[in-house]
Amino acid sequence: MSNVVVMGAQWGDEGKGKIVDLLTESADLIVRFQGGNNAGHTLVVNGEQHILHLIPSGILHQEKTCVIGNGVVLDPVVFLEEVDKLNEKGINVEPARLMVSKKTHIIMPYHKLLDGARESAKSAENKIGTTGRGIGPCYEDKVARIGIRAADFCDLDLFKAKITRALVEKNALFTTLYGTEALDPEKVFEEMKPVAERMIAYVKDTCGIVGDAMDEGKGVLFEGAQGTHLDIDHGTYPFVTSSNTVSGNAAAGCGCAPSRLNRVQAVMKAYTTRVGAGPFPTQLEDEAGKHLQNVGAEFGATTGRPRRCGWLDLVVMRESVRLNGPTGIAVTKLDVLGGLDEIKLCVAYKYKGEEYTYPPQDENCLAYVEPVYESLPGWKEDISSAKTWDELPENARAYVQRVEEVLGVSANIVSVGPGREQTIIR
Ligand code: 2SA
Ligand code: GDP
Ligand code: MG
Repeated sequence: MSNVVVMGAQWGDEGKGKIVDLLTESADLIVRFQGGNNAGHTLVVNGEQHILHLIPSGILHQEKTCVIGNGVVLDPVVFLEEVDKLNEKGINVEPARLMVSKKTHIIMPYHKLLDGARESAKSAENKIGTTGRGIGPCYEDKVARIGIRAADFCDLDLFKAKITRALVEKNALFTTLYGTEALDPEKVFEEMKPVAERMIAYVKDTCGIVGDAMDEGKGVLFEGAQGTHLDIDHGTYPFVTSSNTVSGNAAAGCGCAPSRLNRVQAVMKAYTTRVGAGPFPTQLEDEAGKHLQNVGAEFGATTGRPRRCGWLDLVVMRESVRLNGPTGIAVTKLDVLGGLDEIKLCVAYKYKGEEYTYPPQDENCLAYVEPVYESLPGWKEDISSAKTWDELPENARAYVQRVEEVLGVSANIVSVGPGREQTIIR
C-alpha cells in the first residue's frame, strides 16, 4: 500500500468524503492535515448517511486508525460531540484508534465569537461568508504564536495562563471595536476545563505514530478538506479559507517528509459549485444552474447554505493540476449532468482583451473574466447504476475524455451516485 493524498480540486464539496471512504479500504491510517470543522464530508454507507466535520471519514471502518494532524485546527467541543454521536451509532471510537497531535491548535470560544463579530462588521461586498466556526481566528493565533495546542490540555496551569494571555488582545477588540462584552479568562477556563480533561486521552505524538506506521510499510491516506481554490495562498484570495488545502501541505500538516507521499488523488465534481462569497466565472443563474442545484442537492453539509452552481471550469482545473500534481482524478456526480441537452466546458478566459488558459493572478480578477466555452451534447439515460466504463452512454464517456485530454490526467475513478457501489474504477 502506498501513501495517498486525497484533495479537492475546486472550491470544496467535490465529494471527497466518498472517495476517501472508498480508498480507506486499502489504507491503515487516515490522517487529516488541515482545516477544521468547516469541512463537511457526507458518506453513504449501507444506505445510512453519515456527516463528519472533524473526525476523518476512515472512522467508519472499525479496524482503521484515524489521526488529526498538527495542521488542523480542532474545536474540542465539536470533536467530543462527534465521538459521542459515533459511539451512539455503535461505531467504536476509542482513543486507541482516534488520536490528535499534541501540536494541533485548539479553537477556543473566543475564536468563534471573533469570526462572527468580524463577518458582521464587514460591508456586504467584503464578507467572506465564513462558516463561522472560528477557523481563521484560530490560525491567526497560531501564526501570532499565542495559540493553544492540544498538548496544553495536559498542563492546566499553562492552559489557563495561555487563555489569560490570548484574551488581553481579544477583549480589547471585543469591547472597543465590536461593542461586545469582554470575556472573563477564569470563566472561559472553567468552561473548557472538563473538555480539556476529556481530550487528554486522545492527545498523542502523532508524527511518531504516522512515521512508524510508514516505516512498517503501512498505508497512510491523507484526507484533504475544502478545495484548492480555497487555499490561503493559491486560492481566490481573500475569499479563501485560512489553511493550505493543496496536496503539498499533507506532509507539513502531519509531520512527515514529502518524499513519503506516493500518490495524489484529486477529486473533481463534473461541474462546479461554490459556497460562501468570492468570484465564480462559470456560475449559472438559468435553468441549467437550477438543474445542477436541484438534481445535485447542492446544499452545504456544515451550514446548510445553498451552493452556487455552474459549468466545469477547466481553467481553474489546469491550475489545480499544476499545484497538486494529481496521479489521477476522481470525477464525481457525473450522474447529475444527465438529462441536459447541452453541457458546456469552460476551456479558457477572456480578460482585458487577452485569452488565458490559466487563471490570471491579480486580486479578485476572476470576478471580471469572461469564460470561453466548448459545447458538448448531453445524454438522457440515468447512469446511476452503471458499474463499468462501457455501460456509460457514449456522450458521457466523451465528456470525461475531453476533460482528460485538456488536463492531461486520467480520470481513474468516475462516481455516478452517492453510494459506495455507485463507482466506476478504471
Ligand atoms: P472559513 O470558515 O474561514 O473556512 O470560510 C472561508 C471560506 O471558505 C469556504 N469554505 C468552504 N467551502 C465549501 N465547503 C466547505 N465546507 C462545508 C461543506 C460548507 C458548508 O463541506 O459542506 O456547509 O457551508 C467550506 N469550508 C469553508 C467558506 O464558504 C468561505 O468562503
Ligand atoms: P466533500 O466536502 O468534498 O466531502 O463533499 P460533500 O460531502 O460536502 O458534498 C458532496 C455531496 O455529494 C454529498 O452529499 C455526497 O453524498 C454526494 N455525492 C458524492 N458523490 C456523488 C455522485 O457521484 N453522485 C451524486 N449524485 N452525489 C454524490
Ligand atoms: Mg463538504
